[in-house]
Amino acid sequence: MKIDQQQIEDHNRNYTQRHEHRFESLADQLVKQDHPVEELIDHLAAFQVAIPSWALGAGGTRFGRFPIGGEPGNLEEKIADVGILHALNRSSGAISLHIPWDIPEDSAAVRELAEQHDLVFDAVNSNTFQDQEGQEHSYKFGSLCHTDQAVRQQAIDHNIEVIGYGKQLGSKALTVWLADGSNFPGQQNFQKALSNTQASLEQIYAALPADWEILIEYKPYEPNFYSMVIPDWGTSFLLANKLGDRAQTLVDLGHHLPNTNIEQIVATLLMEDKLGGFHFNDSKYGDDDLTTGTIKPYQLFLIFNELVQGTENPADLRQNIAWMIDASHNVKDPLEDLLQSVEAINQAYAKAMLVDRELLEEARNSNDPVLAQETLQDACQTDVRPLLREARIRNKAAADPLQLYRQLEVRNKLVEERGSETRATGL
Ligand code: RM4
Ligand code: MN
Ligand code: MN
Repeated sequence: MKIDQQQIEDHNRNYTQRHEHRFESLADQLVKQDHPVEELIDHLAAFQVAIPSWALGAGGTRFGRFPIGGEPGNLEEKIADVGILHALNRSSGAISLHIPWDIPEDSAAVRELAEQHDLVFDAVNSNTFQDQEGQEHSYKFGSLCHTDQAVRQQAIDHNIEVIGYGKQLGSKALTVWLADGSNFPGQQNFQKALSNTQASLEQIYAALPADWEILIEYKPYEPNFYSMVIPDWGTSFLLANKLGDRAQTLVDLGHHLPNTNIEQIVATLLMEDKLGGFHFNDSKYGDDDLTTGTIKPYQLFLIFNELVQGTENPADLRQNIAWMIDASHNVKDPLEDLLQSVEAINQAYAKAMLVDRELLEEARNSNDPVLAQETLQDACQTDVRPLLREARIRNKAAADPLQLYRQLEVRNKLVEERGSETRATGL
């Protein structure tokens, strides 16, 4: 299943009338407020968020999994799915691979296929949180932190192998998320576990190509429930500093304890030039998999507010940080969920660009919290959807990607093509 340009043009033609007057009235309002509307549209059109290869099938919990039908059965079909998303919104032009869930057998062919869909390969992800068939040593008690040198070596080698796949595909970063930790007090020597991890990461860092980065993720708990070796941004930051300039911290929104001030973390990391990547999702209690922007849209806006404020220009924001969605879809069609996530991210980004920075700084300098709040609210309450639609239409994407996805009955067609029993590798 491939969406052709004609289908998008037909959809957009039917949409024009509804869109035009909404866009014009928003553009008028923004021009009166001195916003450079054309530039805003260009920035929105250029912003790309990668799709993880493991999020295209139904996710499950430990209680069950409900297949959705038409799931991609191999890497080629996963690329086709991301191609569908990108054709619809022109904002999902990258795919992030998880090894060994998605080992490219013929890298040249895989790369060519991605190019046909206008996709590039974003960060590659290693996996030392599961044991694979035929694997010599188990990660039951950790990987890069393990007490046994042989296990650590196996995990290091795996990460270096992942870099190798990434090189073949044109990726420029390795993301490391470790499940390492302990379930019971006393089980693990905190200091040894951390220093083993550092030493292992140093070896991986030494194998990084010169133009690559290593992105270090953190997570406070799960799968280990007493301690995680890299539980928070401070520990990730510490490791990144020890490794060197090409090691950075990756912020996954769902990897925080409830009510953590993530925007402040983002501000500090940006100030230190250590914010390397972002995983988008949302979380209500302790999960890390809900659709971006569904639970705390204001938080998402505040995060983007820091991102916009903390980078010199939008091109830096696009280039210096790896953007990816990292969510699992238990009840929704993953492709619909991903379209919704990209839309929420773009909305937060657009609103953040509308913040009157001078006025905000004035409010701060004169210690006027009321004015500061009003300034943020002014931007945040703006309905930016017409702006996003305009950016899409100019980009030859669908005015309303989700509506067109449903109208074209994409999921039904995928079920017809692939059957209802296929199961995508991933979470
Ligand atoms: C983890 C973490 C990683 C992702 C895995 C699948 O919770 O967020 O980024 O690779 O899940
Ligand atoms: Mn993540
Ligand atoms: Mn996660």
